[in-house]
Amino acid sequence: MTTTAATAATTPADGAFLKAVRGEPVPHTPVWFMRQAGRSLPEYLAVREGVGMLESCMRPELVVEITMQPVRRYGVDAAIFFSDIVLPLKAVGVDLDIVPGVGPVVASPVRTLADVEAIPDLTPEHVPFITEAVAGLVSELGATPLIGFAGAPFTVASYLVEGGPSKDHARTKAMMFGAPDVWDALMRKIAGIAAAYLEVQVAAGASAVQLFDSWAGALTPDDYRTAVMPHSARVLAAAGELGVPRIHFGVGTANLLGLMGEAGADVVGVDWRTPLPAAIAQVGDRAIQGNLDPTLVFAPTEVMTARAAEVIEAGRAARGHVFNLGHGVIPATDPDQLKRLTEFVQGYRL
Ligand code: 1CP
Repeated sequence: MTTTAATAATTPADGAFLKAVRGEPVPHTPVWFMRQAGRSLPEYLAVREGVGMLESCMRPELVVEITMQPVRRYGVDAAIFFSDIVLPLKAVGVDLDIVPGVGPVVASPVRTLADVEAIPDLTPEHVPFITEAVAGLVSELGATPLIGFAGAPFTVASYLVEGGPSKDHARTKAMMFGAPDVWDALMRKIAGIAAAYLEVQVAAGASAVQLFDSWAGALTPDDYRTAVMPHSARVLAAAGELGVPRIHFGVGTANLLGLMGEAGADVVGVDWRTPLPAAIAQVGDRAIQGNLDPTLVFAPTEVMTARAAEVIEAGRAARGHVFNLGHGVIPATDPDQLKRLTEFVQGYRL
């Protein structure tokens, strides 16, 4: 069904993004990009000049501006709240920083039960700037939905236990295998913080939430099921009780997509390594999100759009499909190429 009236949504609920998430007919395949705000945009680099990453996340006027930048430039079907998965930890008092060119760095990594117990639970009083930024955004966005987000317990635990970015997550998994009581306490702690953080965003007006379990692909299905999934499920259940749809995303999750859906997702995010038909077979009657290889924007436009068309066509077999890249926008991406990709997806006749 392609009509002008259907395209001109007047509220987020009428728009292509939430329709696809609910598995309803859409005027076009909705599209947004993970990390659509940020270093690929000159206007982002301009407003961030001299302002630290975490500081920028705590200044509502900057969060509103940075979140709006890709919406203005690309006309994407959803905005993603500008923040970071470690921001709620910073807000409750964990000594950490986001170091340029590195990522989150934690001053005293978490290793013992006492370390876990020293982390306070999150209450709305820790994050008044989030409430203010979301409320400001919702009024500025009008009919464009805002996606709130949190880091999933495993991925956030990795930063807390390793003390910074890690390739193999060895210390984190060593705790999971060897100190189950500490692990369980840590996962419960982070799940509680994530659920409370999402609740603040939804209460202030976010239309959907995404749980980022970026590094879950480091786990076997059995370890994921027993040591991680129950904690992510708790976060997703809490968000579900607020009445918003939940997207659940990770990288390298070819063998986990079914479980990530069962954890309580309405939409399962798929990285670019898993063909959509294989992903759809695993997630069953759920919507999917993804999954163009983020490097295809560096290819000639007609190569990129031909691959995008394949993704859109494959997505038609799912209950609903939200177009995205298979992971975040690479910083060197040409914004004009993302604009062409957005127009191609929105103009593609289903
Ligand atoms: O100074 C800067 O610009 C720092 C770069 C940066 C940015 C722009 C970081 C540091 N975080 C962010 C914003 C951010 N982080 C967003 C909002 C922007 C948008 O999507 O438009 C979101 C959703 C995140 C979430 C995030 N942070 C994830 C999950 C998503 C993913 O990419 O898998 C993860 C793993 C992080 C940790 C993190 N923060 C920053 C970096 C460089 C990293 C990754 C470090 C690593 O490789 O472990």
